[in-house]
Formats: sequence, structure tokens, C-alpha cells
Amino acid sequence: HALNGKLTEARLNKEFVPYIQPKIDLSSEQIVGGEILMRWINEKGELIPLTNFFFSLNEKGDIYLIDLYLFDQVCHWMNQRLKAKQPLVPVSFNITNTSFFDINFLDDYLNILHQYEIPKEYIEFEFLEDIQYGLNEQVIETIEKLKAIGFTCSLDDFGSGYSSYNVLLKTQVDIIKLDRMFFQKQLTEKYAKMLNYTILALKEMNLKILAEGVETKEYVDFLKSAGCDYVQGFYYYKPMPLDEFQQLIDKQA
Ligand code: G
Ligand code: G
Ligand code: NA
Ligand code: MN
Repeated sequence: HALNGKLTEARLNKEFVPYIQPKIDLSSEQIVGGEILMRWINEKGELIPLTNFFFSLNEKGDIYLIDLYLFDQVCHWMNQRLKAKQPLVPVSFNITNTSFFDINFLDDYLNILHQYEIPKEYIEFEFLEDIQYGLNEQVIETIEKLKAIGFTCSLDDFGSGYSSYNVLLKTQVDIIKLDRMFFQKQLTEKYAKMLNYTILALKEMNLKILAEGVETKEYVDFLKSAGCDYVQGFYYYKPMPLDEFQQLIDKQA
């Protein structure tokens, strides 16, 4: 399913769709944000999750173009919501490490934000430590620039092995996204203690904490008592098209 480096505007338009997964504030149980997750609709009309084709995209550098295209689409949507004075919440975008290496990265993203007049408070960037490159100087530098401009930055998949406490020493982030593997285990007494201390340690560092991939009420209740700030997971919502998402935020407004 390689794109063969022949990524045209027409193909982008037809085949790549931004989905969004709601983020829930645990104290209010309101939707306070959303993460953009791309979906590919192939020639047969099948919806394909990114994990199934991500590596072939990345090799060809196509991910940068697709991410930028999705960013444009979503900012356009946000602009329309803002202009019509409709409810809106901050939206997060995944940035692959190879995109940080692109010399045009900041300019390209900032141009789109200016074009659609999106306040920086509405934009969050998610990144993770790269398996191959670690967290190299260029990535750290770009994250510092994003932070200085005023964007929220979050560290994705914390605890998965790709991102660890070591990253927290190298760069400043606002939000830690606890990897979903944490919440797919049985919640034993011993394990609950370990999770409690992990959350406590991160809070001591003034970080906001989001639990990913939460699927059960047991974990929601536990995370509330542990002082976790946000949850994202099938227990509340799966990733969905933007029009479904806007109905949800309209309803809670
Ligand atoms: O939603 P899904 O399970 O397919 O996501 C798989 C992985 O792909 C996730 O780790 C996520 O961080 C990454 N991902 C999802 N959407 C995007 C996107 O639009 N751009 C980039 N760069 N990564 C994404
Ligand atoms: O790496 P990243 O955390 O960005 O990947 C997010 C991926 O996790 C998305 O592909 C999304 O579909 C998936 N996801 C989100 N919530 C859940 C959940 O509750 N359970 C499972 N198994 N996957 C989830
Ligand atoms: Na992510
Ligand atoms: Mn994640």
C-alpha cells in the first residue's frame, strides 16, 4: 500500500481524513480537548488505522505532507467554529520526530495558524522520544521554540519505553500522556500503589497528567482518586469524525 512518493493534492483530499478523540477532564467529566488521529480511506473505501501504514509513509517523508494537510483542514474547521462563535476546545496534533528535522517545520505550521487566525491557546503538540534517534538536539530545540511561542506541548506514550523520565530532564513539557499499556493490566493492590506513586511523582514536577486508552470504570474511578487530570479512551469515546465531535461539544456548551 505504498504511496510511491506520488502524493498529490487530489489524493490527500480524497483519502486522508482527520479523526479526533475527545479528552475528558476527570473532575468535571466534560470534554476539554481532542487529539487528531489520521485515518486513511483506501481505494476500496476501507478505513485504515495509521499504525498499519505509518512506517511505509515515514520512510518516504510523506508523513510531513499529510500532517501539514491535516493541520490545514483542522485549522480551517476551527476558524469556522470561532468565526461563528461556536464552542471550541484545544486540539492536539501528533508530530513525528522526522518532521521536527524539517527546516520548514515552524514556518509551515505558523503560516497555517496565521492564515486561519487560530489563537495559540487552541493548539497542542504531542511528541515522543524516537526509538532510533532518542530525543536529539534539533527536536529539543524545536520543542523549546514551540513552548516559547506559547503552545502546549505534551509527551506521548510515557512509560512505553520510548519516553521515560530521562526526557523530562532534557526538555520542558506541560502534559504527560501515560501510555495505554498502563491501563490494560489488572488493577491489583500492588499495581495501584505503583501507579499512584508514578502519578504523584509527575504531579510533584508540576505536570498535568492524561491517561490514555482507558476502557473501564474501574480505572476511571482509580484515576480520579489518584489525582489524574484527564482521560482519553474508549470508556468515554473512540476517535470520530470532526462533525460528530462538534455535536458533542455543542451539546455540553
Ligand atoms: O489512531 P491510531 O491507533 O491509528 O494511531 C497510531 C499511532 O499513530 C499513534 O501512536 C499516533 O501517535 C500516531 N498518529 C495518529 N495520527 C497521526 C497523525 O495525524 N500524524 C502523526 N504524525 N502521527 C499520528
Ligand atoms: O500513540 P498515540 O497515543 O497517539 O495513539 C493513540 C491510539 O490509541 C489511537 O490509535 C487510538 O485509536 C488508540 N486508542 C485510543 N483510546 C483507546 C482505548 O481506550 N483502547 C485502545 N485499545 N486503544 C485506544
Ligand atoms: Na498521540
Ligand atoms: Mn499516546
